[in-house]
Amino acid sequence: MTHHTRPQDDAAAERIRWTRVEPKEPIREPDVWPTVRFPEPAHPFDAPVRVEADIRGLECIQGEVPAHLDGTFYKVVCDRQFPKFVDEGTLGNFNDDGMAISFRFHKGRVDYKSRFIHTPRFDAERAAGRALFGLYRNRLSDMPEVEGMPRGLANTNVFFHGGKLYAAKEDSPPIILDPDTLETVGHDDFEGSLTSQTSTAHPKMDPRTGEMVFFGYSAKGETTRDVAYYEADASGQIIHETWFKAPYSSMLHDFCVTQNYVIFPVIPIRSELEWLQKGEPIFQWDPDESVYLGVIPRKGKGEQIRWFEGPNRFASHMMGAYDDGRHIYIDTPVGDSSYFPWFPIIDGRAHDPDTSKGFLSRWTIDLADENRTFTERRISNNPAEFPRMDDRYETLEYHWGVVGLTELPGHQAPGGGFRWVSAVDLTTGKQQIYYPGDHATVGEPIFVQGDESAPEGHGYVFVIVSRRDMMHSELVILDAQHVDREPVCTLKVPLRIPRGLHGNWVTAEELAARTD
Ligand code: V55
Ligand code: FE
Repeated sequence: MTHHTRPQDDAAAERIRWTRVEPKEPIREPDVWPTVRFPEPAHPFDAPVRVEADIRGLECIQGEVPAHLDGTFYKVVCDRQFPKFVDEGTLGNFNDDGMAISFRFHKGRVDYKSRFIHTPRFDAERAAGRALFGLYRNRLSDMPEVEGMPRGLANTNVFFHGGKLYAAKEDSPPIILDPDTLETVGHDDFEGSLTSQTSTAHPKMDPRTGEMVFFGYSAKGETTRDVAYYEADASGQIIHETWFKAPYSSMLHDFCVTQNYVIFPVIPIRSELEWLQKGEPIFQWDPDESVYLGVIPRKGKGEQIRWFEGPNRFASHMMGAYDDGRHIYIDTPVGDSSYFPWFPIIDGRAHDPDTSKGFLSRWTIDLADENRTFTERRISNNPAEFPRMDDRYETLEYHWGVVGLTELPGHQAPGGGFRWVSAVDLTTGKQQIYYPGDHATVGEPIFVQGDESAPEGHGYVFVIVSRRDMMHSELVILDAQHVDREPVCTLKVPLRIPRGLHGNWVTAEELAARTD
């Protein structure tokens, strides 16, 4: 094992801990507002949008909206309030402001809304009329007036639990939003129970118990190896907390929860305090480091963690996972090297788009394996990311998933990005493909159940399509059992929806039980 023992962890944690939600001194309105000018994007579709919209009754340009759909599709996208004062190089949208968007479905009418998320950081910058926070996850590059503030942007996921709508980014506590208005309610530390400085954007809901299982990594401050694992009951109260140290500090972006275990995939997108001190990217790919899957029994103690080691691989998002008592099955797109071109390779090698392709694969852990390894089996040869499942089967054995594809062998699509949606039958390996046409990219496809009693994978796939030639977006609704057929309907959003990450469907019944 090439563990990086880091005796300075706790000292570093103390130094970079956030201490206040407000700026040190109230930020006064400037005498003259700074000029707003953004750098020219490579494609005009990717310029900041900055529109907070309300559209009642979106135009349906194809098909018919299923009138029985009652609920809201929420997503966070990455927009920009102000230009940066630091050079971010080729960094994607990881350091952009979160904007929540919602599509409210009721009796066949669909209303669209978008609102910037008022993180403490967003409000401080709004008061100043300019950016005050510097490089991605590097507080050493911030303006002095915001020293010690949480740097979260709430730009990664939005999810509903315990009657509350949360927007999250993994470097800070979540933000609570009003599910109807999308106004920001506040910065949430679970009434003081969140002892970690961070909280994942990828919690898992246990459909049997209603529990939310989540964690914070770099939990004592950026680059620390500390991880805090929590479970909250169905009402949102934290009922379990335990801590452990990862073998090395890394971007612990997603994890797996089964009925009996939680699994923490430590992937070698490592982080080091000295990189932050030198102004280098916080994350760098280590091509010589192993993958470690840390397994803890559900509601177990950190000291029970067992690490299963595998060769150097890249993975980011987990489609789903389940266990049969002895084995744990994990499905995730796996690549030979990092998917993120903006995080350097530590030996100075250039990013390789070929080896970075991810292919949906199954990792199997045999808990009885004395060698503490795991196996990998490829499920699909189509380069994929953004895996999702029918969330009613989270933690349970499941057979249906959906992904975005960047390539489809044998097919040409001009331009880059995610171009196809693929629904995968994990039992047969059969795939169905949706192609929105040339000049269009797709966001994360999500599953929406038509009704609660529908069998697994029966319902809809919602996907936001960017019509990059026409400078507007669409919400396309596919039949989850037939994504290759003509869409069920297409809702036109007469605006560009900025590129975003994750979203979720919340039923009207769940929304009726809001408690924020
Ligand atoms: C991701 C996105 C982030 C982030 C870390 O893999 C990982 C996606 C939008 O921000 O901070
Ligand atoms: Fe993610």
